[in-house]
Amino acid sequence: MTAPGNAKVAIVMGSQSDWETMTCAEEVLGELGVATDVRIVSAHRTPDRMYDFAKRAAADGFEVIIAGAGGAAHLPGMIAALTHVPVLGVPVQSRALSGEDSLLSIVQMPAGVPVGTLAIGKAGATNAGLLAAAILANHDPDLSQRLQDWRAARSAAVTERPVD
Ligand code: RP5
Repeated sequence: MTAPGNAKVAIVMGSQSDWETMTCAEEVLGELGVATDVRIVSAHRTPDRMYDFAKRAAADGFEVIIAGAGGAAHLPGMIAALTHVPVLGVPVQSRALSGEDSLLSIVQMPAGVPVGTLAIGKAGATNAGLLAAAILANHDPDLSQRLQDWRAARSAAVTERPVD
């Protein structure tokens, strides 16, 4: 799971409670043979840790950052403000507002500081992993083939008609 030193994808989240969602990103990247470095980095509770992570992200070799947070979800946007490494934001489904708060906190960035925002919850985390893989695959032909095979297998698994 965590491979500090050689991972090109960082998966960060605001709380341990986000891991149930964010593990979906790590899982699909694992299926594709992409190493990840997984960390808890909170914009609110550990702002210094977030700052240090984001400022070092490019030098540490990360090419994509997946950042998940819920509620007042400032983490993806703050990280995007501190690094030029592309940031994919995953709105974690909150208890109070079912993740609409997370989504709106992440998606509506001012022009100039982009966060690629995914769907709320586990679907968003899985798709963030797939997007990260697709970005890396632009300069990794082996990964590109594995990604195409993964997608072909998903298509092949869809039956023509529903089964009882
Ligand atoms: C956010 O607050 C986290 O990203 C999490 O989604 C939410 C709730 O955190 P916990 O109270 O469960 O630690 O910062």
